[in-house]
Amino acid sequence: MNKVNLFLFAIFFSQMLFSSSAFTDGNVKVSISDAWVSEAPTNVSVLAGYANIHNPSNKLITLIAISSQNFSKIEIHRSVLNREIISMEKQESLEISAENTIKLSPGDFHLMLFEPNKPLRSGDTVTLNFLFSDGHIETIEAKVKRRDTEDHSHQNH
Ligand SMILES: [Cu+2]
Repeated sequence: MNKVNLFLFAIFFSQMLFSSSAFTDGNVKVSISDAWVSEAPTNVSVLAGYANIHNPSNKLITLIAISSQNFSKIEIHRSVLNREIISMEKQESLEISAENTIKLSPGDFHLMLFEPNKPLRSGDTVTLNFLFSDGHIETIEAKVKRRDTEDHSHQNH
């Protein structure tokens, strides 16, 4: 292949990639906002994360996994109050119904982020990849913040 043909092939190939990714995106665009991770002392190896996940489409969409280069593992949890004891239940997935928003927040659904690969301080950012059931991946930046010390309900994530 000469240089011109190689160049044309590269253009053709990149257009093919572009149109196929536009196709898999479909019309379901989930928006994730206000993502943050709570700052923790350096000896704590599990951090909690929060965000708002909005599904503007007319179809239910399911969050099936979250990954990050900053953590060894990320799980979806829900804090539940049972006989005055707060415990956390791991969720295999999280459904966001049509035109609905799920708020991951202290005392409710949240992310558990395991074993940060470096100490995270207030003001740092981490990159989180949210994988949805339609194959769509939403990559966002989450800010590391100190918890609001006024609010004691945050103690158990
Ligand atoms: Cu948890």
